[in-house]
Amino acid sequence: SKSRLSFAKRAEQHRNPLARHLFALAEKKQSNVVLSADLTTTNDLLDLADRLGPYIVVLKTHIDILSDFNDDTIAGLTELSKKHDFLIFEDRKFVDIGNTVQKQYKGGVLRIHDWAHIVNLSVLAGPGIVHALEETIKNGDISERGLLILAEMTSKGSLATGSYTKASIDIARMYPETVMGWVATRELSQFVDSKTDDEDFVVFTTGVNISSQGDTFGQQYQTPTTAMAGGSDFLIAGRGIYAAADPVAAVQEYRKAGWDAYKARIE
Ligand code: 6AU
Repeated sequence: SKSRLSFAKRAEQHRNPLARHLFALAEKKQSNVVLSADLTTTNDLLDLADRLGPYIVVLKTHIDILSDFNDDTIAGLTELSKKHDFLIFEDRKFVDIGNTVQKQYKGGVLRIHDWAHIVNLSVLAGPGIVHALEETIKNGDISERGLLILAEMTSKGSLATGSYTKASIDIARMYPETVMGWVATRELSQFVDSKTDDEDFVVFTTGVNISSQGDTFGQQYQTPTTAMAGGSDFLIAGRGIYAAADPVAAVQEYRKAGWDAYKARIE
């Protein structure tokens, strides 16, 4: 595991250009916060991104929950990503056969590959989904694109455990050029054999909230501090930040908690 190395070191060593960029951004902004901006109008989304952009490294979208998605949505997000220097992660959770997913990724009205640096997927249908997304990335002319595999899920009763989680990691390792890491609640070191020293999969942890334990639909939370102690690299937080009375104060609080915990664990 690389969790004891600094992000600066990991930025230097990583083979994936997008992962290098992400680690360098984290060092520069002293933040490992991924804002889950689950708002439902373009105005609200862009307003939040503009106000909180300085404190985050990645803005995570669910582009299909917007009631007024249009070309200005993407133009606005792209402009803010440059203005505040953050990456865009579309939380699409692709799950179908490769042929279908490839069309969902590059085409349709959303044209996700055009604007999202990162997308995530589930390996329920086997490795073909990764092959298909990787093909789109490699054939395209945009260099900074990466994938995250959903190795675990945060909701109560999740079936993404045990051998499924292990299979997710095994599949990630088949595509190290495009799979930059996974979404998991912890480091998963029991599934990652450390023989291979050049590997550095980035751990994104969701279900992060300082003041709540969960919601009525089975979401389960941990704090930034416990997530980082468990081996997470980047903290994904939604309602804990955007639904707070003062989202700017909240994002600063999550940033400080995440960064302090990161500092405390590096060598
Ligand atoms: O902080 P919240 O609970 O308001 O939002 C959590 C965000 C939501 C979920 O769709 C997403 O994280 N998520 C994911 C992701 C990121 O893939 C996986 C998971 O297991 N649980 C989860 O909540 O946008």
